[in-house]
Amino acid sequence: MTNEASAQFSERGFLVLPGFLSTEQVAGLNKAVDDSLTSRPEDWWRLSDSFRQAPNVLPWTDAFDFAIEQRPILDLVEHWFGEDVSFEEFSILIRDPTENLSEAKGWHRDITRDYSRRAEIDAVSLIYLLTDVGEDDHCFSVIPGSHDGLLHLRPNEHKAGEEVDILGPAGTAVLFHARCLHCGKLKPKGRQRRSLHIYYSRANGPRTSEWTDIPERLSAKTDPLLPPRLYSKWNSTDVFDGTGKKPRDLPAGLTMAETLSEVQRRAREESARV
Ligand SMILES: O=C(O)CCC(=O)C(=O)O
Repeated sequence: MTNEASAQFSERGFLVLPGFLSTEQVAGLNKAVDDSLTSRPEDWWRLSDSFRQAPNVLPWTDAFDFAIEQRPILDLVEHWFGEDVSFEEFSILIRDPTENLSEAKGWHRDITRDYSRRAEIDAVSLIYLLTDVGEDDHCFSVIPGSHDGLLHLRPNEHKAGEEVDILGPAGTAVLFHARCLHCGKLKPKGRQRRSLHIYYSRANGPRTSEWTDIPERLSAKTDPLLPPRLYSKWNSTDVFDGTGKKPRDLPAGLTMAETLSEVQRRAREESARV
C-alpha cells in the first residue's frame, strides 16, 4: 500500500480500491454467502425488507478467512494505528430490492451512537463489494473528514452533496474509519447488493464488538505473515460499551435476531438523545 493511499485514508477517512479481489475470489465468496443462506438460515437477521445481515458465520466456514487476512490492508491498518492490530468483527450484508426507501440505518458512526463519545471510536472497517454497484443501486455513502476535521458533525448535519457515494464493480475494497459518518442509501431500481464488513482495532484496546465469535481455527494460528495478535481477542471480556456489546440485561433465551433488534432499538434511542 503506497504512502499516498495511507495519506488519503488519514485525510478523508476512507479509501476505495477497485479490483482489489479477483473475479474468482468474488465468485468463491458469493458461493460461501449462498451456502450460509441455505445451510444456516438461523444465522441471518432481517432488519427491514431490504436489509439482511449475518454477523456470526466464522465458526461454520473458513471460506472468508483470506478476506480478513489481506496483507496490503493489514499493512495500512497497522500503519494507521501504529501498534498491533486485532480482528474484531465479520459480517455479511445483503441489501435487497425494495419499494420502501426509508432507510432503517440512516447516517451514523459505528461502535457507539453516543455523540459525546464519538472521539472514542477507535476501529477501522473494511468492506468488500461482492456485487457490482452502479448509480441506480443501493450504495454505501460516507462523509469525507467526518472522522477528524469534521468530527463535530452530527448525523444529518452535513451539507447536501458533501457525501461520497461508493460505487464500483464487485471486488472493490473500501476501507473507512468507523468514526466517519456513513449510511446505506436505497435506490428505487437498486439490485441486490452483497457486501462483507470486517472491523479491526488495537490489540491493546477493548474488543469493539462481540457479535462475531472467533473460532479456534483462527485464534490458534501462528502464521508469521499475519499480525501477531490479530485474533488475540477470541476470549476477551473487556468490551467497549457501545453497539458491539451484547446487552447483559436481556431475558435469557432470546434469538440472535431478537437480541440484535433490541440493540438496534437502543442505538436509535441513543442517537436521538441530545
Ligand atoms: O452499506 C450499507 O447499506 C450500510 C452499512 C452500514 O451502515 C455500516 O456498515 O455500518
